[in-house]
Amino acid sequence: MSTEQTLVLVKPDGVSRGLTGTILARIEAKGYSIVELRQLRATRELLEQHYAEHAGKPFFEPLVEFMLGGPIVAAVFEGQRVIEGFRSLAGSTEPTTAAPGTIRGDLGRDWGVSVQQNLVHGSDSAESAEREIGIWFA
Ligand code: DAT
Ligand code: MG
Repeated sequence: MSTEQTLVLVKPDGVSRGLTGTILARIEAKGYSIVELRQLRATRELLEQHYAEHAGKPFFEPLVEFMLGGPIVAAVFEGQRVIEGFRSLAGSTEPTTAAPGTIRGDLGRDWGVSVQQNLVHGSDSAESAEREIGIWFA
């Protein structure tokens, strides 16, 4: 298996809670390398591209609104099987039930809002990673 890259986002909840450094450090500590890193405010257009697979779902608009609500830290991480490895490190989508030891499981919880506040995004396949890196690091 060769080295691959994945897109990681620290979502607005992670940035506003001051967890950017903690989250990036956990990914680096697992042995993955940062190859791109920037903080930005997303545009609606960018988010509609990024979340195209979820267009039309009931949570799509609240998700986009949440992601527009504050700065996001976007990173490209590299390493052997980093796509699968970061998804494993992030934990499952819902922070309340994400396994302890994962980023979502250790640092996230239900804030009475929605599951969208789950701290991080990670690409789910090689195809997604290539597409998403192109969107965030055009
Ligand atoms: P993941 O981020 O674990 O890859 P996903 O791609 O299925 O999850 O969904 C993208 C984001 O959308 C997710 O991080 C949080 C939000 N989301 C997913 N399912 C949801 C739901 N049923 N209700 C509200 N938000 C949801
Ligand atoms: Mg996803």
